[in-house]
Amino acid sequence: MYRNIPTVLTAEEIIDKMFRRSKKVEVPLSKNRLRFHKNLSIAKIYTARDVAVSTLKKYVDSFPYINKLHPFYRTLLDLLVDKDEYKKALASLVWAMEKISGFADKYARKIKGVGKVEEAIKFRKEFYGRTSSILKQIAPKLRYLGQVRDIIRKLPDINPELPTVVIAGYPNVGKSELVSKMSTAKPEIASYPFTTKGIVVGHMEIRGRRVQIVDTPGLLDRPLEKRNRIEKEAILALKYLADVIVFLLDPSETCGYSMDEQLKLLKEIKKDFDIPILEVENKVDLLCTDSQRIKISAKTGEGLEKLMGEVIARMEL
Ligand SMILES: Nc1nc2c(ncn2[C@@H]2O[C@H](COP(=O)(O)OP(=O)(O)O)[C@@H](O)[C@H]2O)c(=O)[nH]1
Ligand SMILES: [Mg+2]
Repeated sequence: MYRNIPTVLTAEEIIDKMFRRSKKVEVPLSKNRLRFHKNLSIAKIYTARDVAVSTLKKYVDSFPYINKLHPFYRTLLDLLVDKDEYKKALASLVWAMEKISGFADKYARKIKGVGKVEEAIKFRKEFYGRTSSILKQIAPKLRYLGQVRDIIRKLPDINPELPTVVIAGYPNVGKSELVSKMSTAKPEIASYPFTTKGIVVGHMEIRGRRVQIVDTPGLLDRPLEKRNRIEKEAILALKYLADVIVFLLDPSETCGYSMDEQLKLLKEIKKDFDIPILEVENKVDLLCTDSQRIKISAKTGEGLEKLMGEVIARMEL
């Protein structure tokens, strides 16, 4: 999503591009030297304007409106980008487009009225000067948008509209094993803000529906209370992605965490996430308890069919 925002040129680069293109402009020869130079200057001005305005318009059109984003992306972007600064930067591009268009019309009109070749050239240069100065004025905004582009491109590449299962649970309870067993293709890693590990995204077909399955190493694998506010918000954004959370428990405790600790994390996640949570005991091949929870072995594949059925039942598809 939004991976197609074009590279944001610097003000200098836009100015260069503008000059390069208007230099190449040609108009039909005319016996009247004055008319020829007037036509040439006007054509150059409009070419320069087109380069500047279309470049800026491309940015204005391709950067997303934060408020119109899916809540999952909106929440993450809100944490990473100052919304006001971002809006102001885009607004200044619109302002510059209008200014430059206005100058082009104004100087074209002036040139039409001149009686000397030198005056036509003088006005053309004046147009270039004023346009360059407008572009220089928005230089910091262009730089800022370049940074925002990099941030947006690092947002997780995932479809938040697809029905999604998010896996939670302490390290080594078998989350990765489960995701790779359930996925039809090899799961892919998508970057996620505030964690270097990223999230792992797999896809599966359940009764003809494409469902996403997401492993969240480093996010939903330890208590939230230990995180700072920003990290916590980034983790809570997962609630806009998940339709169901599968909380994986390892009663064999071979993961290195006691059931007490694991249940504490489960309780916390239940408190923070207002979506259906499926409690699932993994490693049933090692230890089968007499609890009422769904029991699986991610390793042997036991119970996975049943788990899929339970997942789908809670998805309100
Ligand atoms: N015996 C057994 N081992 C399992 C099962 N699921 C995962 N494991 C093992 O537990 C270890 C941790 O699994 P992993 O998927 O990496 O856990 P994660 O940290 O939660 O992603 C690995 O050595 C797995 O092979 C299971 O159902 N039975
Ligand atoms: Mg893992």
